[in-house]
Amino acid sequence: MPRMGGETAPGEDGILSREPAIQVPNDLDAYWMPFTANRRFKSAPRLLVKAKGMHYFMADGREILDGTAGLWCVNAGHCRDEITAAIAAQAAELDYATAFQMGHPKAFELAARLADLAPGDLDHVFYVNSGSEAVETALKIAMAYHHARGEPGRTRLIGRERGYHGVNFGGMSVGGIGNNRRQFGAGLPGVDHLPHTHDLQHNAFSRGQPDWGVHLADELVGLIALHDASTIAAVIVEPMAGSTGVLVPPKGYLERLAEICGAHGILLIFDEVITGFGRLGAAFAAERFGVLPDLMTIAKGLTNAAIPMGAVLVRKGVHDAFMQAPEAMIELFHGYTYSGHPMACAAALATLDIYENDGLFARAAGLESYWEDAVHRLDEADHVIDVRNIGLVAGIEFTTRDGKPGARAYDVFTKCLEIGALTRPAGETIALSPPLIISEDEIDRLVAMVGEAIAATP
Ligand code: PXG
Repeated sequence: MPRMGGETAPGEDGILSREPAIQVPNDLDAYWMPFTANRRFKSAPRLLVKAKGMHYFMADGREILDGTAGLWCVNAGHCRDEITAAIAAQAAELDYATAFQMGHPKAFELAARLADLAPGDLDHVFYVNSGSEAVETALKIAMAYHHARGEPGRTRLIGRERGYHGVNFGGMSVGGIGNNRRQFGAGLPGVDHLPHTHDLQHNAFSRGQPDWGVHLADELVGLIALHDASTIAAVIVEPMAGSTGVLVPPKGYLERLAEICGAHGILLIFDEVITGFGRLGAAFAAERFGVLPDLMTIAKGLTNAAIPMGAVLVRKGVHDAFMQAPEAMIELFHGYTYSGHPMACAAALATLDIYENDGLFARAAGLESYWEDAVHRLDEADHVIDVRNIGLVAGIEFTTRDGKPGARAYDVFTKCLEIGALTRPAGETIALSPPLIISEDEIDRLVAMVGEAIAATP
């Protein structure tokens, strides 16, 4: 049984101590870790025990620069006092309120704030607890919308190759990452996929949006011809695909998708679980790209990841289609025990205050060109076949080593951690997405550490 012992950790004051100030477990067996090679992890564990601002602290006391904002989610930096205080106060005042046929004030306050922040008439908010639940909810709202309008035959869903929409059955089915699907059967019926937009022949080493690839949106016309628009409920895409290794939308691509969807009565869903809350230098990717989806899924940065929470933002027209039935009728037979949980709402409200007071979305936009120049210093590094970037995101792609997909990116990730930076391996790509509070100096250090790790990785 794997054991750990004798680790040191930073003390309460953040000062590293050689004494084991934080207890670490010595039995790692029971916990079946998600999206992790469990046996390999447990033979060489990596334990995070503390975080503040731009940094994590490992169980062995080392300080790690967070190059991934946790998992694309801690946009305002770690352990923000305002969020901690809001959660603590809420826990003491109203720990839980049922969301079914009852409400509590902060759920309404937060919904109004989100409707205000969102572009266009994305005016209504349905709460969930994760990105995966946001996706399931958005897909169900899309189908139920057509049902409410008297077109119940519109049930097909179109996703995209290499898309990631969480791990539940709907999101897995519209998702396009083979590894996430192959263990789990056939998935939802009536699902089809657009091609992805990544082609190194045409768009390697792009800065920002690639010039090539808008024509790939027209593949939707072919899918509509195949299935008939009258059978299609929605198209779901990540405006910028994150988990698959950072695929930036070609210029004009999202505009074209929206145009085709609009012309055929098909709802367009943007999965903004990663791109929401400043990641691309605007509140949402929809705003950055100037394309308004009918539904938008959000999670992660909504609470700065301090409490799990997600939501679906819904355009007025879609919402209002449900409000035609008799007033006593439940309009949508859907919801979760923890929808709009008081502590999550408190955390989200405090998070939105920070984003606003610290101007973090504009800060990210202001740092974009510095970030771009910094990450493209890796263009010439060994084995690197692409560096791509947008907002405060970058992907660094490597050649496959010895026919072992992903091995090199994984080794770069572990080497980075040894040197002092947290990065995220995604297939052959290392993804970077730091908290939006990162300084220019920290950008330089992060990129230097990644460069050093690449140089040290065969
Ligand atoms: N949609 C998108 C676009 C996501 O990125 C989800 C939905 C699901 O969210 P939850 O909260 O259910 O995990 C995500 C999640 C990675 C990585 O390696 C990214 C995610 C999850 C796991 C790994 O980049 N994003």
